[in-house]
Amino acid sequence: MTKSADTHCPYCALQCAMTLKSPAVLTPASQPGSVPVPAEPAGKSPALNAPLLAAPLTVSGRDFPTNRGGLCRKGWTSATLLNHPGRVTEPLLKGLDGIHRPIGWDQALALVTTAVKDTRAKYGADAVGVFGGGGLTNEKAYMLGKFARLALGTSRIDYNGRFCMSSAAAAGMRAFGVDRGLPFPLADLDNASTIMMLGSNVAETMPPFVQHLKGARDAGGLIIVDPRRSATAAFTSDGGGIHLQPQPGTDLTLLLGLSHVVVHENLADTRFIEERTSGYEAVVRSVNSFWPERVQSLTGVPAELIREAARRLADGARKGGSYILTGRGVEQHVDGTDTATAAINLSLLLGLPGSGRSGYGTLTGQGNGQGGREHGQKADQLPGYRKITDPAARAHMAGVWGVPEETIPGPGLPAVQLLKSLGQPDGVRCFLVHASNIAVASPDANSVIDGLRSLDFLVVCDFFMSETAAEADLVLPVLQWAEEEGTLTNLEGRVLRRRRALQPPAGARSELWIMARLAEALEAPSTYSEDPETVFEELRLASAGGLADYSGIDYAMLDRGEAAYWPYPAGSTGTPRLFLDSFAHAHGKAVMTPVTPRRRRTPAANPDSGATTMTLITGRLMEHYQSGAQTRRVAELLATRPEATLQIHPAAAAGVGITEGSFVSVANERGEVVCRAELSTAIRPETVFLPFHFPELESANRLTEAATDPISGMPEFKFNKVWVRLAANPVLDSPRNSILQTTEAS
Ligand SMILES: Nc1nc2c(c(=O)[nH]1)N[C@H]1C(S)=C(S)[C@@H](COP(=O)(O)OP(=O)(O)OC[C@H]3O[C@@H](n4cnc5c(=O)[nH]c(N)nc54)[C@H](O)[C@@H]3O)O[C@H]1N2
Ligand SMILES: Nc1nc2c(c(=O)[nH]1)N[C@H]1C(S)=C(S)[C@@H](COP(=O)(O)OP(=O)(O)OC[C@H]3O[C@@H](n4cnc5c(=O)[nH]c(N)nc54)[C@H](O)[C@@H]3O)O[C@H]1N2
Ligand SMILES: [Mo]
Repeated sequence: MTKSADTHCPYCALQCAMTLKSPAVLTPASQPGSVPVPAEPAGKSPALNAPLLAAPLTVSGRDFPTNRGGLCRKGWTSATLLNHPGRVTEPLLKGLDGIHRPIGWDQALALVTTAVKDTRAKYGADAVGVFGGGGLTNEKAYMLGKFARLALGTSRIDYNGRFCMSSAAAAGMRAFGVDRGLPFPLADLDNASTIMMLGSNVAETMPPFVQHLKGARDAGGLIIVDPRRSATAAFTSDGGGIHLQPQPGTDLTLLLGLSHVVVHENLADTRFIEERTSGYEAVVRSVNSFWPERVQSLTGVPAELIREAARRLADGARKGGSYILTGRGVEQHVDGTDTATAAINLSLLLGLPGSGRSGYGTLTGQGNGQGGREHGQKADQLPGYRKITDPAARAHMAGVWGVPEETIPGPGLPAVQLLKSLGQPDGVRCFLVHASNIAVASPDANSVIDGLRSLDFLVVCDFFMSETAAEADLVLPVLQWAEEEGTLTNLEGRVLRRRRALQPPAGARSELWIMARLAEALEAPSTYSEDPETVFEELRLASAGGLADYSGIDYAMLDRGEAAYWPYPAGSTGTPRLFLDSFAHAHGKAVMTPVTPRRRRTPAANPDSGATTMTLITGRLMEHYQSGAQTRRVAELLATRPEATLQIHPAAAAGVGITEGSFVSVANERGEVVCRAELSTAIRPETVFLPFHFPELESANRLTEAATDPISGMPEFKFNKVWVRLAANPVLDSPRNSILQTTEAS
């Protein structure tokens, strides 16, 4: 008898709905080869007691407003990792010989407890650090923040969302007083006449999203801004859309040029500006010197295309609607917050936000990238998107947690600074990592790996031996998505249920269980439930009255498939569309902040006469997810994209003797990547592109700089200088492949 479970994809923030099916259904006790794990207590939600499926599972798409039954290749193949032979299924302790060997859970937890206590005694509680992730469920993200601050007593917690959503979040807070990536349901885009996307390649990063672009595309209103003719930019050819191809890092200037046209061609919505915004005059002054011909000379985008794009945005606002959307391409820069602010200013000049049929939004990336930035795993944050420095927020949380307010530490360090402090005299000495592969995904990864190696004790919770786990003194095996209950908040601010469909391997434990046991051993104040629904009930109380208010949401309504968009205060019906009546600032208006381009740092001189200096941008391929820790283990995806390649324009390649498939060296003062070249006219001639999904000699982050945006702490992932030449010693066997073959062959 085939059994099935409705759930959502484990990867990106689109959270495509899917159904898992298995030929057999098993009660937990009857599953072969497994002993019962410490059971999550039977919850109030009926789904918690549903029978479990057995691997291998098949995946099918399910109808849902974001994906309408569609899935991408990563989604289709996601279930193959559930019973992957390379899975970590027991706690692993690294010996003096550097080899990880299995130990029992009691010993593992005792080791963590001792390391935490010793570190605190020697160096103080802030020498214990925690790194979280936007892939964690709301329950785990919430508990991780609480666990760090109350059980470990440290302020030093931050997470990988700092690398992802921090610039757009800071800009949204500044302009609107709240940060919900899309302040409207995704399906609203379907009716738009014009959609401008800057630095986002959804055709590869969120393939089912593309159906929402169809209306604007057919109307000739799709405008894509990308230094590469990406798969998404290529759609502009079909319906007469526009591809603007600026030099990397010049989007802020381009946006000022677009705003200049709006102001000087009288395309602005003056009534909206008067009634619903503040700061207009200063913004007009700030764009005055950015006339289109000047912007052309600074960005490389033809002045006529700048005018045409601005006119189509204004025209769309009068017809079916206009949307401006930003992605990581414009946000992951040292001026990312100001660039997102410039995009918001443009949208406000046109009267888009809060109009009900037009708007501005940013495309949240990770599965729970939205919820993960609301519940307290950020260095400066308490649950409900509250500020940790706000006395009222502290008093509220002290009440919910039942602790004196002084027990809650102050703000910690944002991710890049936290990672720079690893092993330093006043820095973190004992580090706990949950749901991030920082050895591959962080800027200046060579320095981060050195930092990890200089720690007194590194604990990594993961279900695979990621490159970061490989550095750990202790690896704790945790549950995968289909093995645990929880909630996630998708890119629309809609809260969804993830369901347990499968019994986990006997030796793996839920992170809530791990935190509960450690809190007990550390004699922590307050309570730490291992039951996700109980934790969600606490999160509801914690978030009540905050910006991201979940107090009216419960598991039962999510199980019924009700659409729950936050803010959802108890007694309300939630908020699919924000800003219809007012913005979230106390005065109710949107705030326009003038921004101007800053001069960029001068890179080190090229020491290599055989190499040419180029601008490196990094990003994603359809087949791999993030650091690749998961998708490099899916045979079908690895076979399609087995290695990193450098995308380079044939004209630039010819100058240094590079041909299709040649091994090239891409280097700078921080490190070197060696990989094959892929010649393509889709990229600007002064720019090269590397995906960041691969480790070791193919790791793009060995080249990226850990310079950060002064407001958001976002590192510079998309604009780095590199020296490109033919490789002296072609590396024929990729180190990555050898790792997977030796340790994880089935
Ligand atoms: N397949 C796949 N899908 C994913 C992910 C994944 O790793 N793989 N990750 C998920 C996550 S967490 C995220 S955050 C999203 C990210 O989704 P996207 O933002 O779409 O991803 P990126 O490839 O990082 O960047 C998008 C585009 O920005 C362009 N770009 C680079 N520099 C600049 C610039 O200076 N200006 C402009 N205008 N464009 C620039 C790049 O050429 C690239 O095409 O994807 C999510 N979905
Ligand atoms: N050069 C460059 N670097 C980038 C970017 C870029 O565009 N260019 N993009 C940045 C962005 S937007 C992001 S979001 C980051 C992401 O980069 P990472 O933070 O490395 O994200 P993942 O590769 O998804 O790593 C998640 C790890 O946690 C594990 N995992 C998954 N779910 C869970 C869970 O529930 N619990 C635990 N304990 N582990 C889990 C996975 O197996 C994997 O090892 O990379 C950033 N780095
Ligand atoms: Mo991301």
